[in-house]
Amino acid sequence: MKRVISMCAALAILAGLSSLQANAAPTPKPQIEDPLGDANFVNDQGTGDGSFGDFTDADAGTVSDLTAVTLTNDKKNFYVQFQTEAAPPALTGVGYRARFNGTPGSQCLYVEAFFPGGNNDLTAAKAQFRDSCAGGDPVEAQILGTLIVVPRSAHEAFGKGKKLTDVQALTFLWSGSAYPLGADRPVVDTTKVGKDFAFVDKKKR
Ligand SMILES: [Ca+2]
Ligand SMILES: [Ca+2]
Repeated sequence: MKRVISMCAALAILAGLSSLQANAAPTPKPQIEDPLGDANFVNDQGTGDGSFGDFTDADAGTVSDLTAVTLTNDKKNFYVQFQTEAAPPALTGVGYRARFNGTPGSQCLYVEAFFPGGNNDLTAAKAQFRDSCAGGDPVEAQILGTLIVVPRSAHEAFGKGKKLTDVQALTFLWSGSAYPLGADRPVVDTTKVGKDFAFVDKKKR
């Protein structure tokens, strides 16, 4: 009898879980997906435009090995989630960059994260947004692990109904002793151009 009751309890928990899963918001699909095992300083070196393939016959990094980049938004913020083989930081300081709008290899809008390591003076991870075409000061962004939170007020391209194109990402070694100044070379891993991202703004009821 006891066993029947515990089985019923287990079934009830399972039913509850599946109904919770059914009600949960769908997991957003990444705009960019990239092979594992191609963080090798070879692909697209020097341009980072994602056009030169993803060769996996050499692999130097794990923290610098991009696997996916997912973009989402709410009313206030634009979120850039980087996924890599292993979580930063590493012994060597690395940086992540997602780029949008322009032409592949010459995108204008950068969302970047920089992590501490032996080749820089950072004591904590930093993130920023900048417009590399228009110039101007970078806007500091919040960083939570490998999630970058950019206020949508940082640029008109993040406004209501806007779309980001030529979405692409890369990782690089980040050297320097006077952040935000530093060297973002060499490039370790790059991605091909992914899917466009359209900001979703729910209408008020
Ligand atoms: Ca990769
Ligand atoms: Ca790649």
